[in-house]
Parts: sequence; C-alpha cells; structure tokens
Amino acid sequence: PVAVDREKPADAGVQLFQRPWTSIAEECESTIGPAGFAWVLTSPPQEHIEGAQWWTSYQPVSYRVESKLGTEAEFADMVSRCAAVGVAVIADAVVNHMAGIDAGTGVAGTAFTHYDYPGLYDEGDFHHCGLTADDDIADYSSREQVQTCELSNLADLDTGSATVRETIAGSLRHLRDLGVAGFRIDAAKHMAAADVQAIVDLLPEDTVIMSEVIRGSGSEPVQPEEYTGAGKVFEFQYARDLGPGLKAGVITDPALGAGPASARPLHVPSADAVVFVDNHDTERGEASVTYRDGGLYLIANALMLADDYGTPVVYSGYAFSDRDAGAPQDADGRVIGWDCAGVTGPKAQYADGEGVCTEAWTAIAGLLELRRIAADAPRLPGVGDGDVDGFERDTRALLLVNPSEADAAATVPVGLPDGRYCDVISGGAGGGISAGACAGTTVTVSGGTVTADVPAEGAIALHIGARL
Ligand code: AAO
Repeated sequence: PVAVDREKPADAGVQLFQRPWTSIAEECESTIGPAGFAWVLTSPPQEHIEGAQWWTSYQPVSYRVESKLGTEAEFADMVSRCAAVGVAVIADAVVNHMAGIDAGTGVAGTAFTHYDYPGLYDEGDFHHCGLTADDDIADYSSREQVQTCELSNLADLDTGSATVRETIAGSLRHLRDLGVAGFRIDAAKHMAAADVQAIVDLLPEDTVIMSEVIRGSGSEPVQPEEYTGAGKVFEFQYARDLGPGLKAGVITDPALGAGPASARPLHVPSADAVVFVDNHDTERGEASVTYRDGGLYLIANALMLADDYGTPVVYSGYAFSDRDAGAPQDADGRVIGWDCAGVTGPKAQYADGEGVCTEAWTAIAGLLELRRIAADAPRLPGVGDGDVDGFERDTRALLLVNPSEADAAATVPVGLPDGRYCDVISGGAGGGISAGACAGTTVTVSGGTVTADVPAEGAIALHIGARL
C-alpha cells in the first residue's frame, strides 16, 4: 500500500471568512493542520470603519493590525500556532482603497475623513478620476474608469505614486514580519497590473500572491491574465463551470466529465490559478452552489479537490439571510468566533450566524488525502453510468459523484489496481489500513472495473493510500 504522508499538506487552502484570530489559531490546531490544508486565508487584518456589517473589513482607515477580528498580538499568536501544525497564513490585503464613507473613527480609534488618513495618506495620494459625475466606476468596459475611478465610492489610492506604493508595501512587509506567507490582493482589477507588480517587487521574493481579478464578460478590458506576472489569480470561471450542472441534477458541463480543465477556454494556466466553489462575495451573489445546497456543495468541493487544475481553496463562512449581516459580535463590536467541534458534514439547515465549518467535514479531509496521493497523476477523461459521473487520477485515485436525488449504483472502468478500498468521503481507513476495515463504505475494484453505490447528492472517493 501507498502511505499518505501525514507531514505533507495538500496543495490546497481554506478561506476562513470573518473568523477571529484566536478562533483560527484553535481551528489550525484542532482541524486544519490535521486535515492537511497547506494554508488558511484570513479576512483583512487592518483597522477598519465601525459597523456591524461584515464588509467594514474592506474599508481600511489605518494599517494598524487591530480589527474586529483581533489585536496584533492575537494575529501573531495565530500565525505561529498555525505554523507549528504546518499551516501557512495568507492575509487578505485591502490596498486598492481606503474608506467609502465620508468620515469617522476606526475601530482602533483612528479619526479620518474620506481622503485624509493621519500619518498615511492625504488628498494628493488618491485618484480623482473626473470621468463620471461622482467619480465612481460606472462602466467596466473602460479600463481608465475601472482603474482610476472609485469602486463603490471607496477612496481610490493612486497606486502609480511611489510614496503610495511604499506605504502599502510597508504595511504588507509588517505582516510578513509577523509571519504571514503572503496575500490575497483584494480588488486587484482596480489597480493597473504594473502597479500591483511594483508593490509586489517591494516585498520579500518568496511572498505568495493571489490576486482577485473577477473574470468579467468579454467586453471588460481588464482580465486576470494581466496579473499572473505578480503571482496567482483567482479563476472565477472555474466556479462558474462547476455549479449549474449539479443543480440540474446532472452534470451537463461536459468539461467536468471529459478532458482536463486546463483545456477549457477562459482559464488561466493551472499553475497560475486559485480555484474555489464560492467565496464571501459569490455566496452572496453569483454562486450557483453554496452551503445552502448541502450534498451538492460537498460534490462541488469534491470535484474541485480531486481535480488536477489549479490550487483549490475551500470556503468556510457563516449562514446568513441578510447579505450585509456580520458574524456574531460582542457589545464592543468584536467578532465572537466559533469552533467546529462535532461538525462532520453539511447540515440540512443552519441558523443565521452559525459557522458552516466546511473545513471540519470528514469528506474534506478525505479529499485532501486523495489530493496528496494523486499528486501529479493527470485527470483522465470522464467516466459515467446513469446519474453517476466522475473521473480518475491516472491509476491513483477515483471520484464518482451523484448529483441526483436517489442513490445510484454505478459500474465504470477504472485503472486502479485491484483491491478493497475505503471510500474517503465516508471516513476512509479510519482505524488505519492495518486495522483491515474501513470507517465508512468499502468499495471493490476488480479486473479494471469498479461497482459502487453512490449516495444521493453524494460521492465516493478512492485512492491507493486507502486500499486494504
Ligand atoms: C459597502 C456598501 C456600498 C458602499 C460601500 C462604501 O455595500 O453600498 O458604497 O460600502 O461605503 C465589500 C462588499 C461591498 C462593500 C465593500 C466596502 O462586497 O458591498 O461596499 O466591501 O465595505 C467588483 C470588484 C471586486 C469586488 C466586488 C465586490 O471588481 O474586486 O466588486 N470584490 C472585493 C471583495 C469585496 C469587497 C471589495 C472588493 C471592496 O471581495 O468583498 O467589497 O474591498 C462584475 C465585474 C467585477 C465586479 C462585479 C461587481 O462581475 O466583472 O469586477 O466586482 O461586477 O460589481 C457575472 C459577470 C461578472 C460580474 C458578476 C457580478 O458573473 O460575469 O462580470 O456577475 O457579480
């Protein structure tokens, strides 16, 4: 048997949306490290405007590491505790802009007005595009508007300026000094790619960069490909491809069942791509599959994690019915946080504010195992039988998914060696291979064929590291 290397994390991360630093530190130790995630993406750590909405995090008023998610000491403690269990920290970097409101006091006490942030920036450090009545972006088909006007009235930093670049880079270097591995560059589309590159050039060379450049319609001049020089980019098209077929109860997107994702149009090369099922914006917007979809959400995550395209990031937020509602806070406006003890899979119903805890699902840990074992084995053309579709990672792993509402038995050809395998969606080789029994479902491969019962809105995942 091939052993799963427990010391080596999978090439995958988890976005812990609006999770306080103390809560992430505990989660690294209890769940994220043991599951085999390589990194966690946090919400923005800098001081921001006051307010109960989650999106106050995206209106910086200073670069002090003091926010509703915790203090600088708590942030540093999180980074070192996560590192101790093999998990790197990627911080969300909001550097395109400062606040959107006219004036106020930040959560760490910094008084500011729209274009004046004491000790950091004043009026001359901002774009005043003069292209629209209110200086807001109105037309995404204009590069100039997208990159020099204001996104939703957020005071737009002039990232062409050397002093602005250095101020931004200084704040990011400070986070690197606190131990973070790198950054998600928020709203990168709204900065010229050369400006992003110039800021990244002021950071240590090994800084990990993931730029958020939402792939827009063909008429948008600014596309993710421009930003791959500075690091990876989030490939939104991947998420758009994943969902709709699942919702229809059948995988209609042939790309999922046949042929490598890298051959699809509208995708950056695999090495440049960070892929996701949903994120904090798309679960409130365009995502066709989210935590609300239970088993289908699990299937979407399974397809992504078993795939050979991109670096996946699993999303974990909290349930909401109001788009703006922040995570539960105390009287001082600090997010309370939550732990994921006892969560093993998707729930049929969530209370508003309840953590979804995707990272704690048994299936997710199993899929990260599959990802490590599959390693560089390419994804083979898809296989299917009735409602069941899937694909193999050449002789190393197999994923079968059933998006329909009824259990389905499927028989498909497979290149995996003969044997009895523990399905890692339902628990894998829980007690260890030597125990000779699976924690969940056992599946037999024989003579180049596998027959499996795939649960309704569920999946079966096998890999050669979990063969009895
Ligand atoms: C809040 C209030 C505002 C207020 C503002 C200032 O909601 O009413 O004016 O404060 O006081 C977050 C929240 C915002 C919040 C903001 C600041 O989402 O509600 O505003 O914090 O507190 C564009 C950007 C992209 C951005 C996205 C939201 O390009 O970078 O808008 N995402 C990031 C963060 C996000 C955050 C910010 C940026 C700001 O992830 O959480 O905002 O820091 C098209 C374009 C996209 C564009 C979207 C939305 O996308 O291509 O570039 O994203 O439109 O305008 C199809 C199309 C696709 C289209 C998509 C739209 O799929 O194919 O082209 O639909 O969903």
